[in-house]
Amino acid sequence: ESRATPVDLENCEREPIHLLGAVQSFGFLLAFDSTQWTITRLSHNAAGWLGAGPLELIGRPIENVFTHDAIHLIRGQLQTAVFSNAVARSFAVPLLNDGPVFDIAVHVVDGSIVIECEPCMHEQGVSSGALVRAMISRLQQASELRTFYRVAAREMRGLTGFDRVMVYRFDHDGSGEVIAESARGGLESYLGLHYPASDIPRQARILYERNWLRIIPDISARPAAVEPGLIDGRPLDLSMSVLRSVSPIHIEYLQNMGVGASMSVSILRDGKLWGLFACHHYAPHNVPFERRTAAELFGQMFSLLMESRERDAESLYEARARKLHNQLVTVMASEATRFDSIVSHLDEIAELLSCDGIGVWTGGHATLQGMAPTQDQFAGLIGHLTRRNPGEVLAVHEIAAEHPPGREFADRAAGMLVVPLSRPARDFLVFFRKEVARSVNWAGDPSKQVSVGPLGSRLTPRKSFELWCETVRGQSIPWQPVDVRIAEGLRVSLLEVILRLSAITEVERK
Ligand code: BLA
Repeated sequence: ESRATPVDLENCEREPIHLLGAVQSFGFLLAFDSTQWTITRLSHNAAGWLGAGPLELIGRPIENVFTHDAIHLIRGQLQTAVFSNAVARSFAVPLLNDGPVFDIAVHVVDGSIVIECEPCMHEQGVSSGALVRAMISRLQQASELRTFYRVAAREMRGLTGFDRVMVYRFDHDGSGEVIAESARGGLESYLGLHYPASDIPRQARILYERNWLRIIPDISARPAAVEPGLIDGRPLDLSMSVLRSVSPIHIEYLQNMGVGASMSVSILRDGKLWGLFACHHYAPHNVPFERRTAAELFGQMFSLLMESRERDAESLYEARARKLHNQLVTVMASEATRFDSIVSHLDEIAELLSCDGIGVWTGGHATLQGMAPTQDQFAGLIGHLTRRNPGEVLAVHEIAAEHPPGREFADRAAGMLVVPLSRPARDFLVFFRKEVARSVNWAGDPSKQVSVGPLGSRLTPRKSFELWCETVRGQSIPWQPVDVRIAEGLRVSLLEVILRLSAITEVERK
């Protein structure tokens, strides 16, 4: 199927990027049958290193190509590879009887042992442990989350020498945002820009969850085919390969950006891809395997630290809300009128959550503040909410999707967090958030024209950004579970206050 349908901009989510049948030529690949230890496949460029062509090498036992010591090492590594279901690696291995030493990566897939070798770029006195340790200690000095991300980008750039390192964070829908950046002077900034999900399609995101580091040292190098391409009709699965060749679409994207080399390191949260360190160089740029391994380790440690920092930030947000909430409830409980109390404390209520506006509807009256619909638009929205009759807090990041007239005020209020104040729902408190695309500005230089490849300008950051703006038109930043929890707590308290106040009113009336 992959061969029959050429990849274009419409179907690229289906491009089987792990089955492209080729590797990047900065190293070579051999696959062995795991019972016989004979060569079953090899990348075309292996011939140059091994001094024999593919036709001669297929079927040969491993003793014919590698040194005794190397084979011993590889057998040991295989244990690691099999039991931890990972890629084992060794540096500066004397693989061949004469010739250079290699850094090697070993993994197992579908009954094949895959060995990838790249010439070792010797670095004196580099210890990845010491490097990462120093990086982490500088990272931990960052007090604020923003600084934490920025320091991480800077550290990653220091380690790898790329011209630009970005921290790219995915949103709920697979689109993403550059949330931190460290770049050589004179480069335009991508900080704050968003890109649609299609720029890093789903199958690539899934792959990056399993394989933490991806490098493309020279985007214009010709890939080396793995031969034979098919065995029993099946190509070699290169998901865990270090050298896996690159989708032509992505190459064109990088070319259009003027990038010569690229690397990405995964950032995971709770086992899911949370983001990437995305690194660019404006010329070919390779990073020794051992240093890449340090980059990967840094990515893993960063992931853990980030997870706990984000959790802390979230608890802080919630604790602050709880404190404000308690103060509010105490004050309101001492006041005598039923809903006026909510109206007079609207400012404080709006402080509980990150929102851009707020509205309250009680007994047929509206009060609105900040970025919010007009009175009439709000009345229409309340009509919709009354029919919908939510029993609990309702989080919506695109009002117009369920209430089409919402399109008219999407520029002010695109998302809402609805707190019903009575049952059945007649009275409401509504938090609003503005349209997300409104909070972003393109920082790039529009006059800077890079020549574009055959698929046209779609594959440029500017067009990507525009596309993202279109896809999120009318949407706000989504409400997080923590926002819903805060609002739910507020609902329960307000209902209590309201009930108590109405009880007092009842008593007074008697
Ligand atoms: C992969 N796309 C990627 C990667 C990044 C981006 C970071 C990871 C691989 C790498 O490190 O180079 C996207 N890079 C960005 C973005 C910025 C950046 C958004 O610097 C912003 C500043 N790409 C497209 C479109 C398609 C596409 C439209 O833009 C398909 C229609 C495909 N991107 C694509 C594919 C991969 C990819 C297939 C996987 C490459 C691979 O690992 O083989």
